[in-house]
Amino acid sequence: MSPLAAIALGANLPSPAGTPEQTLAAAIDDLAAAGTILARSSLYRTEPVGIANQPPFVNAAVTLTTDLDAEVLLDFLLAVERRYGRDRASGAPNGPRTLDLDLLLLEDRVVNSPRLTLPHPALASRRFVLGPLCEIAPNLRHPILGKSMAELLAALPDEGPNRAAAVQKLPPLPTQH
Ligand code: PH2
Ligand code: MG
Ligand code: MG
Repeated sequence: MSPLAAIALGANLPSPAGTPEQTLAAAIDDLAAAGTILARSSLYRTEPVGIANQPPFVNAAVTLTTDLDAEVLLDFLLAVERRYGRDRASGAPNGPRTLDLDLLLLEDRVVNSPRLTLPHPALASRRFVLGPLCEIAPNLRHPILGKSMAELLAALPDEGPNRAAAVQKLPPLPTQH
């Protein structure tokens, strides 16, 4: 089988596609152009991590199989971000954004290039990433830490924006016709 990629999605500003919920739903459909989608998590409403004074985020996770190399997949994700109005030149790091697509894992690849770090450096420390990812892929292993996503989630402190109550599953969006 082709390599498995795990991707985190996040948004907390309206985009050309609409609300953050609508943006994530549309972007998840767009990810199918990179390979074959295996699973998509629910959408979650999450408290901002980093800069507290910004709108709540909507987060989700997707797994897909892909034959794209890591940096080609990264370029694809950046192009989808731009399609939904993401402006990396003016946005603050950790600040509000119309769409953020983070490559978390690509099979067991370890990459440390100027453009890309794999596994994603913050994967193990963020409930807004591990919560959605564990809904669809709890048994994926972190190739450096040697722990499953479920083990990493269970190890997070129930504190601040990482507390369990700060990451809340949303009801399914009505299907668009
Ligand atoms: N993304 C960030 C910084 N903080 N907080 C939440 N809840 N969700 C995010 O997606 C997020 C964040 C930088 O990428
Ligand atoms: Mg990002
Ligand atoms: Mg991010």
